[in-house]
Amino acid sequence: STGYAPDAIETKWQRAWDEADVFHIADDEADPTYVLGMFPYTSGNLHMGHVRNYTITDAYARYRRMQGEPVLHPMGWDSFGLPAENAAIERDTNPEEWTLSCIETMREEMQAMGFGYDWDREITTCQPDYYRWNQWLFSRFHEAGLVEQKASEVNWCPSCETVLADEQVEGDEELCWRCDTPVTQRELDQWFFEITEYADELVDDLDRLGDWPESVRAMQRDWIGRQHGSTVEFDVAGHGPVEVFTTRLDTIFGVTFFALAPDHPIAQDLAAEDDDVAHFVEAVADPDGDEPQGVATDLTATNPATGEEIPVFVADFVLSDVGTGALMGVPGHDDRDHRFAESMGVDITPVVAPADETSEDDAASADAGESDAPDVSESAFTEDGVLVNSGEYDGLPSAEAREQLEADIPSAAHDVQYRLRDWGVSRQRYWGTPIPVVHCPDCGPVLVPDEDLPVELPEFVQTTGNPLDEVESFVETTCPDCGGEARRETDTMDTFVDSSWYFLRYVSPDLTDAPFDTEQANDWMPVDQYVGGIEHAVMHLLYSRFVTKALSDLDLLEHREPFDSLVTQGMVLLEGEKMSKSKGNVVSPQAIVDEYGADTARLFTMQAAQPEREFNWTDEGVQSSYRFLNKLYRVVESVTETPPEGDHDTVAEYVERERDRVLAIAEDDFESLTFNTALRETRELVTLLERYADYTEPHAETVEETLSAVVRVLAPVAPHVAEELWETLGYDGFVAEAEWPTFDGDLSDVEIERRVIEDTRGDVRQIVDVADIQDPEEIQIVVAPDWKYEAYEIARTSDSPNVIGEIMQQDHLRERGD
Ligand code: ANZ
Ligand code: ZN
Repeated sequence: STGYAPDAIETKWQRAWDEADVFHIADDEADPTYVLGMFPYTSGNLHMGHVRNYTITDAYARYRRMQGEPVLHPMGWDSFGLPAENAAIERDTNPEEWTLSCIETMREEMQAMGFGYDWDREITTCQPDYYRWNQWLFSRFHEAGLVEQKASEVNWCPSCETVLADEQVEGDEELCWRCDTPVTQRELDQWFFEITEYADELVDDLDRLGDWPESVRAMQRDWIGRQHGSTVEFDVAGHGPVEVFTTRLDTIFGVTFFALAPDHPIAQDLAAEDDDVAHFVEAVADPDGDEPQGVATDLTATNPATGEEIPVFVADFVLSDVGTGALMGVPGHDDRDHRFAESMGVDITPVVAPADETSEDDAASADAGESDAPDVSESAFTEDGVLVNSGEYDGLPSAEAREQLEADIPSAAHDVQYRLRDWGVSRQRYWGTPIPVVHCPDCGPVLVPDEDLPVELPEFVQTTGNPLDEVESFVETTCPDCGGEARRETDTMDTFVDSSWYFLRYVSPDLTDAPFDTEQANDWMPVDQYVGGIEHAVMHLLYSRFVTKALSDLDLLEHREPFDSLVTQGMVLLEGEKMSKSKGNVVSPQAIVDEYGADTARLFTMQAAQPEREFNWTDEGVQSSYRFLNKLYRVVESVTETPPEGDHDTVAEYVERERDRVLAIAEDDFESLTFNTALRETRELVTLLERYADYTEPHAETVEETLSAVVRVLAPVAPHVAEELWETLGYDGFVAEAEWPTFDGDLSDVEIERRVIEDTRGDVRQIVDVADIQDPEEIQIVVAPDWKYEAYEIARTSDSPNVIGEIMQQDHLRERGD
């Protein structure tokens, strides 16, 4: 016996899997199960988040393979983006060199973890054979009218010198997601993907997805922010009808002011004549947050419901890119409008009363249908209710009133608004996919023809701005249409473009005439199980859903959703805090692998919690997993060295029933990726087996079959030690390719549901009852030593101490030295 030596075992089996191509999936395989972890950003090394993410997918992929399914489990590198550019500058190298060296390191670390990927399908987004397809897709989207170039105000990070998407601006303080610098605004010509074209489908299909966390669906729904409401026109003196969007047309009788966004055309006109307005419009470039600010104008507007003249303001809380850039102010029923009206001295009129104040009884009494207007002098009443002070509409519930008013007011129409904005894909940086456009003075922007793709990145130069602007050989070109002198677009694409379709490239990674093989993708997609961080709940997952739908409309793909089931894994914490480089509380996966081996790291991560939950990394936890693997190793070694020769007695029967029970639980849990409960049961089973192997006469088949089952259940999670023990037990082939263990189906529900064996009297009783064992010595095997005291207590307090009682009592007396 040599003992458990993870080092040697792990390299041995990694090599063996590799040589036998165990994880390779052939192109002609029909519809394999597609298991995917979100590919890593190539930042340098694997961190614990990666280890957790990829252990979950690897365990699941291995489990499915053992269920006899062909499995597609690929890996690649999300390798463009500003961090690489910054890292390269810091290290005085170039982004390509830096990124490729990160990939080498991370690939080795993944291999050391024993992740079973089909490396023949590896993809690298920063290489021309990948990013040319970003360019090709840009062109297809352009032809389909899904790409637009517009001058627009963009979020600008002065420190990163780059444009940020709305999603990359964090918190109320509006900080850059990468460097926490306050974001400013800039006007630039930008390229956009028109994701808003798909807003409805992106919301509606959320309900049709397979198994997705409700929280992720809710975040996407919220991000898209679909709102039903109405548009209605107010006549602004001297300027004609101006449209507003409202979700509360029922409050129109309470509109006491009208407000314009600072960059609304009328506000801009006014600024030219009115110093106060001009001053406000300029100052507001940096709105100071909470309190609504505004400036009065000389204009009035006419409330279409009441015919009343109301004042017009220019106000900072009216956003130019929301609705129509103008709004009707209802201080009685909107908090912000209320605060604004108070500071501006505008009338506050209640027009909706709380519904329950008008009970049926009251309605039937003297002044039928009349309810009391709420007191809105201090604060707005913001809920739906029943109309008051609204002429012929009094007494109508809000919802009905909205419908009625929409029908009655000539300019009113039903309207749907979205919070979602088009996806700005332009980045003024080097390390990304060049946008395949040439700007010609005569022809305007012209797409680079497909046969000239890829537009390759030139050599890197260091500058403060966009390096591509500095490379003349890149910029100076000829127009594909007229052949005249022209300039190349120097914006590169947002890296979220790279990750919005990478799951399709794995299907046919070497294809040279299309981004992916349509037929194969129709067959292999969608991804059956996707696993990744909750931080990608909106951007990556929404963009991927959009691109999939757009590809489908381009007849390049049949599917309209990319990911069937989704698991978002929780964080790995250290002493309750997120592990992060900046906090300096990082445990390096490689250090754990060096000290305990990959199997221990994998087992601990999977055992600590179910995937969605966060958990604390602890040394005790790691050591306990390590001890467990050692114990299993010892049990296997001892029974193979000294084969047991006992009878198939009641204890053997009990062990077999326990094995079946654990297998029933394991299958159930692995199906739903809740590995932790199954692993806990497996541990208990090994402890039982250890006691049983020490039993004077264990039954050979019982031991062998139970070990064979345990090794197979552990194989997805601790694959190296499982292979080694599989070999030691004398089985042929890889356990990675073995059949998942089956069990006798006639277990009682009680047995299967007894998942967590608590240290209680009831459970000890139950174990003994289920085992139906009378012999004291045998009972000592089935009851774990930890529970002996409980057994003793049962015996002591019982009227007729049973047989466990007797032996436990003896034990107890012995332990006390009596
Ligand atoms: C009148 C009204 C009365 C509104 C009321 C609300 C409550 P939320 O905020 O989700 O309700 N709105 C319209 N255009 C706007 C713009 N360009 N900038 C800022 N706000 C704007 O979104 C819909 C409401 O936002 C609309 O309904 C409008 O105010 C405001 F008791 O109209 B409402
Ligand atoms: Zn031209």
